Amino acid sequence: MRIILNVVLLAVFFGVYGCKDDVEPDLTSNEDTSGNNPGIYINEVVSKTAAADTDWDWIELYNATDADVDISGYILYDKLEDAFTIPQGTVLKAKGYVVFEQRKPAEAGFFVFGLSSDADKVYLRNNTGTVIDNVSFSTMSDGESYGRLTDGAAQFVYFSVRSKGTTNNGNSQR
Ligand SMILES: [Ca+2]
Repeated sequence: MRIILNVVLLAVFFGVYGCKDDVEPDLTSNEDTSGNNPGIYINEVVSKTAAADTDWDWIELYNATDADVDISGYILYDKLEDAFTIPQGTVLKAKGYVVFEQRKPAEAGFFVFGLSSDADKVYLRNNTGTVIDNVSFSTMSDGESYGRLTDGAAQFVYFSVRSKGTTNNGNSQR
């Protein structure tokens, strides 16, 4: 009995702490420094700033590759304790987009953490727990978004027009 308990405790320990050895993202840069990114990017993020804003906070992912990628089990979060696991059966089409939105209180298929409009960071881990992308942004104004220009590129800008689930390319900047 004691052996079983020890095994369980060991499993819990590694379950909680076992993923801490991953390459930590460089928070001073929006460029992927992990070297792990297979072409799946955090492409655009929105932090709702005004009560009148009909959007919830959302995060758009983009598949820059020429193949469909199953992103089931990938994880999005700002703080790890609020991590959102992308549902089973989620396939991101080649050169395609998928958007995940916030809901409070929590609802299945939505993330519950909020993105701060003052400054925040978002991380993306793959289904083995490796950080493959991260985005940090500062103050976002009403109606704006923060994203890559062009889709999947290293450069980020603040957009005055959001493009939820569609290309960032050619959209107006702040
Ligand atoms: Ca977009």
